[in-house]
Amino acid sequence: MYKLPDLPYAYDALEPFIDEQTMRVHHDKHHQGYTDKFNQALSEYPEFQEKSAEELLRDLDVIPQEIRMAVKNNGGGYVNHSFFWPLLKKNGGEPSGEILKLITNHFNQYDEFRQQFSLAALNLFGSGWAWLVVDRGQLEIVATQNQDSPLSQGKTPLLALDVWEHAYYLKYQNKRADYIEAFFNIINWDQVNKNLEAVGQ
Ligand code: MN3
Repeated sequence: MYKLPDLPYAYDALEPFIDEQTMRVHHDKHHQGYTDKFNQALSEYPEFQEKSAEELLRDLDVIPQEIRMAVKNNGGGYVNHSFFWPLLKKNGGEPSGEILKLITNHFNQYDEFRQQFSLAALNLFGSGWAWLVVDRGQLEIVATQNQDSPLSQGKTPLLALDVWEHAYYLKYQNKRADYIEAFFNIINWDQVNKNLEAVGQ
């Protein structure tokens, strides 16, 4: 059984950028829902339950066709949200350490990265995620639809932003751009550096 991870902070820790009620519904209802449906999909396939959820997403082709879409969607929802929560923190700030070096090398400056990431998040039509990933040793900003994971494209995520309406609608209504701007106040760059350290290990 895959287990819903606890939030690594209080529900109201990200106020005023992300409100307590959104965090409660997002974690306790949406993330729990993906977790339950993911377990349900695999309930009759014990051989796949032994693998990590990330491993399943990296190789969807080996998943039996009758549950492949459920694993892609709900396994994706399970993994993406588990990855997302630790990327947020109260009093986040600007990047430092290795990730700052890489961002500066690749985007010239942090502001340029911020603009490109924001555009990817803003321009994604419908529901999905914006990501900073490593693809064959290179940083890249990508967007995915629904709960699709970059892992399924052979890419390793470093940073993610959930741009489903359930992530921001209670506070921001239709103003996705304001939610994206708020996000940059609560990024846990230490966690991004940890994700970076894990690449290639
Ligand atoms: Mn979500």
